[in-house]
Amino acid sequence: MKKILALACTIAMAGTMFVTANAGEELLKIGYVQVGHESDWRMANTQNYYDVFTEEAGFELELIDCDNDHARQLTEVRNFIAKDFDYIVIDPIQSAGWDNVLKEVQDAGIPCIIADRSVDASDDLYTTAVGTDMTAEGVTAGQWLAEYLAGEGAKILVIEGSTGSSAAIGRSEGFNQVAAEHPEWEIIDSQDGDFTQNGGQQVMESFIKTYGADGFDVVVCHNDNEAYGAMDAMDAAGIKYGVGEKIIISFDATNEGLTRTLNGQILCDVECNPIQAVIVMNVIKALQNGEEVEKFTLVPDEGFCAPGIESEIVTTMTDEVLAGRKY
Ligand code: GZL
Repeated sequence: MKKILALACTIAMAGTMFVTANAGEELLKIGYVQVGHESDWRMANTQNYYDVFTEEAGFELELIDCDNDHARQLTEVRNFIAKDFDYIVIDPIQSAGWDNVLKEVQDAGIPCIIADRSVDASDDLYTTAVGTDMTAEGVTAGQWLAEYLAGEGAKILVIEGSTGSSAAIGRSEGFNQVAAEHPEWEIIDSQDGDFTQNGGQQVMESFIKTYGADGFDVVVCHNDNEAYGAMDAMDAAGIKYGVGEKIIISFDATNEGLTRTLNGQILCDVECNPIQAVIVMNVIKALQNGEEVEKFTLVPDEGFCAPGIESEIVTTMTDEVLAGRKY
């Protein structure tokens, strides 16, 4: 059922579009099947949806935290179908296993937006997607490392994100593309840290046990929380990291991640922007107005490195860069 989004007025403020619903008009029911609460990135993404999809803006948002459980996501999508939601937004924990339920959403005539992570399904099965380019993020990390090592060899350990997630798949793919151009590098191990600090610590502890303090030079962590866990494990083992020590590369560039980049603990942190709700809202408004929308809307991001490191690939961190960040 298509409702005309109640717009009393649209106020463009500082690049963010706010809409105000007419009093008494029906709200657009938005169902968001969220990955979980595994990381700082995820919490920022969830909060952003609550900040944007408000009743004042004409929406009734139901956001379900599926706690990293793919089966739960499928169940909750089917619940949104049964409750005849106006839009269903899905952030897929894993890329595989979505064809059937996306077909059910489509058959129910409900527009479906894939947000943040991606699905291994034909894009005919959903209305549109919004997200970052995770492969490009991996390439940026690899290119920065090549710039920093300047031809020097390195033994590399990888703490991956959740197995089967497009974020882990893309970042590995991108980094490995660059690594293939550097035979002087050796990726000696790669294990799943599930995007959590605890997961990062456990994997790093096992790496230290297996390879010893002298058995590696670089640790690539697929998100900031895993990097914090890796630091916990290295601290406990008396292993130093930073400029001239072990190299930690991370992803997400959250405020804490960039703080640890600014103080030289993380040498390179590649952003993945969680502030995506306004983009999703604008796509919904366009669809409500009967406009055509692109099949994919890219959320731009960039990389950062520690002070004292010159780079053509990423931005060198300063207090001003950190002060200018929105999350
Ligand atoms: C990436 C996002 C990932 C973050 C992690 O777009 O899906 O999931 O990199 C989060 O921090 O857990």
